[in-house]
Amino acid sequence: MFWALLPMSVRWLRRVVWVAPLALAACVTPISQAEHDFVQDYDGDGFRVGNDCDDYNPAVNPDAVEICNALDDDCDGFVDGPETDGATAWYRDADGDGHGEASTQVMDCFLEGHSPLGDDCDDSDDSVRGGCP
Ligand SMILES: [Ca+2]
Ligand SMILES: [Ca+2]
Ligand SMILES: [Ca+2]
Ligand SMILES: [Ca+2]
Repeated sequence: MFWALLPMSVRWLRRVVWVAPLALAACVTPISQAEHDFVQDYDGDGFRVGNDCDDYNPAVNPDAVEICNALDDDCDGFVDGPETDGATAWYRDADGDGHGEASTQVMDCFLEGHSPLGDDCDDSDDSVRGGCP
C-alpha cells in the first residue's frame, strides 16, 4: 500500500519543491516606499501621503478649514494667517507696554510685537497706555 502511494507523493513533493520558493518569493517581494505611500492613507481622511501634509492627523488634509492652531490644516503651505477662521484684530505695540495703537490694526491668529488691545494713546511711551483721555 505504501509503495502504491509513493509515486503520487513524489510528484507532490516535486511540485512543492518548485512552487513553494516561488510563492514565498512573491510574498516577500518588497515594494518601494513610493509605491507604498501611493496606496497608503494612514489616517483614513481620504488623502494619501503626498497629498496629505500630515497623514497621521485626519483633521489635517487639503479639504480642511484653516483654523488658529499653529498647524497648516489645509496643506497649502501656510500656517494660520489673516484669512484663518478665528483670526482676531492685533495692534502694533512699539513700546512693549501690552497695548497697541488703534490705527495699526491687522487681522491674524497671533502676531509677535502686537497686542490684542488697541487703546495705547502714546505707543512711544510705555508709561502711557490704555485708558488715556
Ligand atoms: Ca491627514
Ligand atoms: Ca492652522
Ligand atoms: Ca494652511
Ligand atoms: Ca504706550
